[in-house]
Amino acid sequence: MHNSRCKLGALIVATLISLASVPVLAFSTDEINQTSLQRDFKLLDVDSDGKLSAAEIKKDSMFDFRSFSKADKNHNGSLNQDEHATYKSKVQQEEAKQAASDSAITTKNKSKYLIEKNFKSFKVSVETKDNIVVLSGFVDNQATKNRAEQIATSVKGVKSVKNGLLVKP
Ligand SMILES: [Ca+2]
Ligand SMILES: [Ca+2]
Repeated sequence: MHNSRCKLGALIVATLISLASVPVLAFSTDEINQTSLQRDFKLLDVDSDGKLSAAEIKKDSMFDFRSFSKADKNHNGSLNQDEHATYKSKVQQEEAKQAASDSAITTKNKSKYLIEKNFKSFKVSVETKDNIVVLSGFVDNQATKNRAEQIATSVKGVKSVKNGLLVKP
């Protein structure tokens, strides 16, 4: 009895998931992005005049004064939908590229730790943000701490290493 109820529950969940994913499959990623950019624009355009003033764009954390003037291609002091979408999707692409490069650095770093002798890599946490590696966790001695930093520094693409490892014999 209990078992069949579980199965029914699982079936319902599976059906809901498949139903939920249908509309998503109907759009390409670009179309979804376009739609979300249009929605962003409408939300920011408080006075609905079809353009974003510097004051209106302030609510979007992606924009500061510099990025606003960069995005304002025709230099008329406001962003139309096209200027907004062009700039924002460019920034999003750059962010995605950066995230991919950061995770590649983390993976490379971790695999170097794995093959390092006498190195308890599972105790060391590696995080990468904007090509800067942050190490945290525990090592047995100062030499290992230094070695961990040396290895991280040697990974291609690494700008700098913040060594937050704690020595705990
Ligand atoms: Ca406006
Ligand atoms: Ca403009």
